[in-house]
Amino acid sequence: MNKCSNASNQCLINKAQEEKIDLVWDRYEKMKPLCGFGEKGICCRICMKGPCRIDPFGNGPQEGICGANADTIVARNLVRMMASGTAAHSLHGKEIAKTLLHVAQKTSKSYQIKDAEKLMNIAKKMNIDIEGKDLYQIAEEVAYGSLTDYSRIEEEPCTWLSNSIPKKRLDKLRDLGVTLNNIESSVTDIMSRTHLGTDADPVNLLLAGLRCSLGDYTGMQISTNLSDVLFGTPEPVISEANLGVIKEDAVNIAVHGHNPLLSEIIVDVVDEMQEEAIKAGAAAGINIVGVCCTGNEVLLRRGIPMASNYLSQELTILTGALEAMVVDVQCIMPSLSKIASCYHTKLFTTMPDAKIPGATHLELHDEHAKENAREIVKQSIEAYKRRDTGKVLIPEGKNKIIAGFSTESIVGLLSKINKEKPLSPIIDNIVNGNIRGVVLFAGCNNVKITQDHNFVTMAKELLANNILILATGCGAGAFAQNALMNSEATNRYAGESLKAVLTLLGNEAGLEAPLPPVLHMGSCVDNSRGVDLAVSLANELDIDLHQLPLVASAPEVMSEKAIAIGTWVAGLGVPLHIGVMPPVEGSPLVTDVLTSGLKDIVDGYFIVEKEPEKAAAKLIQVIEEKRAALKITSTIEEGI
Ligand code: NFS
Ligand code: SF4
Repeated sequence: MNKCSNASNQCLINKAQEEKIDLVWDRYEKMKPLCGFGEKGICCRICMKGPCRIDPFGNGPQEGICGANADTIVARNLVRMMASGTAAHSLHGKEIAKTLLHVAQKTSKSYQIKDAEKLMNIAKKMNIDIEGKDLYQIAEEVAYGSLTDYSRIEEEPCTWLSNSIPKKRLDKLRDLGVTLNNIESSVTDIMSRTHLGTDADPVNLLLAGLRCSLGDYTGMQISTNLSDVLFGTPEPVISEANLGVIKEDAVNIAVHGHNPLLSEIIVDVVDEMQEEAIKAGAAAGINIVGVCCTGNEVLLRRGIPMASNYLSQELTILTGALEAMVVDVQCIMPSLSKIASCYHTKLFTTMPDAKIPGATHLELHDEHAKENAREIVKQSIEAYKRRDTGKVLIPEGKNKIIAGFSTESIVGLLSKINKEKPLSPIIDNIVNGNIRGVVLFAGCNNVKITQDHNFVTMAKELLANNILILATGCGAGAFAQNALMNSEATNRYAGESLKAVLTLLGNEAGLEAPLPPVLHMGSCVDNSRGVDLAVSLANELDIDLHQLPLVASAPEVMSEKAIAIGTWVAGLGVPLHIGVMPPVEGSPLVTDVLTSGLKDIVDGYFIVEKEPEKAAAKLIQVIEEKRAALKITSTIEEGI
């Protein structure tokens, strides 16, 4: 194998150049200059009289052929992005809920209930009477109750929205008319009202977008919670990250996408097939690695190492040592197919709604999920025999990570310090200023930004200022890859008082070292975990979410899903930083609503700042303002 000690992956980018393989960064360069109309959101393709474009400099047309102006066009385009994001996340939740229903009805061959305690807690939360019912009856009611959030006719708010946010917040959203009774009709509503000649009022459109995004949130609650029932609630787990987790002497299989229904099965069947791989010459057997949010799901629950987040997914194949990439849905670059064809790598698609030309399609339906998973592993072992060792280049260097911080595991950890009031160690340390506040980092990588740069730069600054960080999605991947999710990172980057708190907690957890300064809470749908933790803190203090010294940040935002998340985060009252301007600048009105108008009605709003250093400073300022408003301005670093 060729050696590459450069952990930055640059060696693989050079390798791609030598092999004349275009990567995401090359395609980006070839795409420049990007279309200015599209970037500003003022291109409309909603009907075939157009496409229409508004001149941002005021010299050309200021309205489309139908008369829609920049405000209408920008708002329509933006809320359609929210609808797409909501559809993606909530369909994921629906698949999980349907699977739970099949388990409850004992028609599932491949899945079972792994966390009965969580199921009971959910039933209680959903006001389901559990008296005299067995586990399967309860699971059935939980599944039906959750699926009702996708189909309700009555005008009451979705169960998973109303049972997971503070009452004050729910009342505020209801008064504004943005609570929803049905996730799917919130998406239909957007598609309908943005049809040519329907809603032309930008503010009315944006409010509908907010309602739809709260559907995204509702779907995430369902995804996360019911996944925990089926696959287990994450507990702290030690693993590794970076492309170095790909092993030279193993059959390497990457699982990529979002839905744990696929990856869990693959992980399950691997154990029984280890011998076969060893017989084929792979001394280390079969090695599963994760990419994107599927990677986060199996990392948290199974300790599977994380090879890559979104932007470097192609590089996993460039290592020349990947036998198979198994994908389900979302954030999968179609380019993988072409790149895989330059190697021995098999690309498997597994979902009926996500096929890629050139890939092998093997659907993972419940009835024969295990057989198909075995077939995938078998073909991967075959592929190993075709590996060209001359083309193998695995960057050395991988980072240790501690992941698996579900709300339950955090509360469990804290209850070792205070059994009666488990949240009090966190609350006390926030009040006394040892922890100044909390930032939840979420969202994607974007090719417009050097990969992970914004995440890492901001985190270092925030940690030095004694701000605790939670992370999900590709944000979590960024921190994992850059050695910010282990005890050493706490010693290196955390301010003194934060370090003291994390050291105490780490010792209680039996680590004999500090907890990491960035807590990995899971995939993007697991942003609901961050909300659950925040809601528990807010309820304990009897305040609303916007009063907490809490902000969110998606500094390398890219996808439509992330736009939906950002919108509901603001809707829940939490200010949200984004490091890439969404396509709204063509309408000063829409830009104003997002960055300031929203604050007046829901307390949360967007902070757009491209420079990570400046963004960190802005977030620190917001946290300090919130502390001042709560009258917890103490800067005394007292004992804990
Ligand atoms: Ni979230 Fe996860 Fe990553 Fe962005 Fe894509 S994988 S669901 S959308 S790119 S964070
Ligand atoms: Fe042009 Fe109006 Fe049609 Fe959009 S809906 S393409 S602005 S005519």
